[in-house]
Amino acid sequence: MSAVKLLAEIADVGKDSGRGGYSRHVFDAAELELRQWFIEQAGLRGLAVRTDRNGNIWAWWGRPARGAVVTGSHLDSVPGGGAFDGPLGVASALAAVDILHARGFSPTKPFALVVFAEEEGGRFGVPCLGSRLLTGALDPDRARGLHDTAGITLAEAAAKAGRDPANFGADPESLALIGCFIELHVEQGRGLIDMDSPVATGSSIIAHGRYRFSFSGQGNHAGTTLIADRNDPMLPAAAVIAAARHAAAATSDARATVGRLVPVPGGTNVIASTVELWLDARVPGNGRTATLVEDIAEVARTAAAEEGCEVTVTQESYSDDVVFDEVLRNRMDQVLGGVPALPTGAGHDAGILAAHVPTGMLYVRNPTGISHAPAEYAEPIDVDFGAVSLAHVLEELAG
Ligand code: HGY
Ligand code: MN
Ligand code: MN
Repeated sequence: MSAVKLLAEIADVGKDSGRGGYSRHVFDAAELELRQWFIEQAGLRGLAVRTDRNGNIWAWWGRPARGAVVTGSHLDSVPGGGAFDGPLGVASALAAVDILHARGFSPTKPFALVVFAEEEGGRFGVPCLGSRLLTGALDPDRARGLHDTAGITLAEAAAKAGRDPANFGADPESLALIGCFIELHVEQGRGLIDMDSPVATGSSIIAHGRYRFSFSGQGNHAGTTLIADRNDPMLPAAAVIAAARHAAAATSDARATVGRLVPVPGGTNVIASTVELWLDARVPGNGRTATLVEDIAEVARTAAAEEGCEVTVTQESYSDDVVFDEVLRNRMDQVLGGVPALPTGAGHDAGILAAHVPTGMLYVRNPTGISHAPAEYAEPIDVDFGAVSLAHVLEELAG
């Protein structure tokens, strides 16, 4: 079945009528439905499916063994996200298995598909949750205590989904089985449009981190509290939003975003008592993200002091620059007949695995260049071309 048709099968799962696009978050109803869909699709292809201790789903073509060629991506989304970020890599992996089956190919190496849990961190706030737990990059106790906006912990959500949270943690046995990992992903930018190419390999991922700024002031009445008497945490929060843009604009190739801000209690006629906001900061060059964030944190502290408020800044996640395996990328490039190599500012599970096993990425053209929004897109002809390209690469690696 083509990747286009496979994506069409899940096109109605997790549609977000309020925010547009899709909201599919780990262990919520939509994501559980997608998990079930993947498990059924893998079963239809004779793959042996098991979910690991961290909620990542593995589908083996033959017996699990070391040195496996592994391909896959994620099924979860950002809130109000697009249809392709994650699912394109999963659907293309299934379609590539069909292509290889049709060619009468059978792998001479162990071979598996994988779906990583909570790549976006859309529910519990830590991106690449499943691959970080797998590789030991995230402490399982911290993971179990992560909570969503409703105050439900990951441990509770996992237990409700039938997963035992006590099992979360580094999984060296599963990691040791991976010989190399290839992730196909929709491009999250305009590179392939400008280069007029349907696919590209991935060269690198820039460093990126997430930081929580918590401001506290004095909740009060919007109508009876004079300006001079206010300690309004919204003011230093506003200063941080502006400072993030100014600092990033003044730093080469930097990006800084505040996309999420929560005032408490959040009443129209109420001066907030606390405001939390999250900063997404990304600067190539290890250490430069921390410098940018410190500059922004300094603005936060100054603005908070001026308003008689308090502020704490907490790093919630961080990944250094990633450079994908050169030998693997060259093999991919040869098989694909010479395609562009793209750096990216988007994080991926492949970026987490790259510290442990040879890892490569295969990007598929996105004519809008937009991602993490409903406008994210890939033309059917490019989706099919991507799946065929992935099949070529997998045949080369596992043949
Ligand atoms: O945020 C990212 O870069 C990725 O899409 N999780
Ligand atoms: Mn994403
Ligand atoms: Mn993604």
